[in-house]
Amino acid sequence: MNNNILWIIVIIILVAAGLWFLTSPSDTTTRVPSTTQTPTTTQTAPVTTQTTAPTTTRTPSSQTQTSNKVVFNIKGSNYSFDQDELSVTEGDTVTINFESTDNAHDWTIDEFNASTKQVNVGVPSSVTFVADKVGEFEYYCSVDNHRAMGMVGTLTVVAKR
Ligand SMILES: [Cu+2]
Repeated sequence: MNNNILWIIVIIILVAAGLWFLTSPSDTTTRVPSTTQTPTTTQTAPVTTQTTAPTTTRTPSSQTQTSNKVVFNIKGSNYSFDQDELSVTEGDTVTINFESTDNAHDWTIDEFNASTKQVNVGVPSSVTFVADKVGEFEYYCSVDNHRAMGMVGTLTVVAKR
């Protein structure tokens, strides 16, 4: 019996609602335009993580060539050098440690713009240059006429393989 009563109540309510709906002025104004504003899409701005190309620490290829260092100890006297033939490889850093065993002398090579000081006994002098030219070059003593007197030698620079 209770079920029937419930059903009756429900039907009454529905009918009442229906009547109310029909009788009520169909005022569409009541309808609030459901401008349900779609939530502003939180723009997840794609953070373009700029994959900046890693700065390749480029090792200058020129420096990979280990510049060889060559040292010569040379003595000068009237009128010659104790070594009149030197040989190095292109690109070598050449150091000449020069000393005199008697009078004033020096060690000079024009092509590499290199020269020691004029030295006397007991006061050596050095000069360093890069053998950046290939070939045979004469070095000499620039004091007075020592060069003409035969105080010369030959530096040979061999091309790097
Ligand atoms: Cu000399």
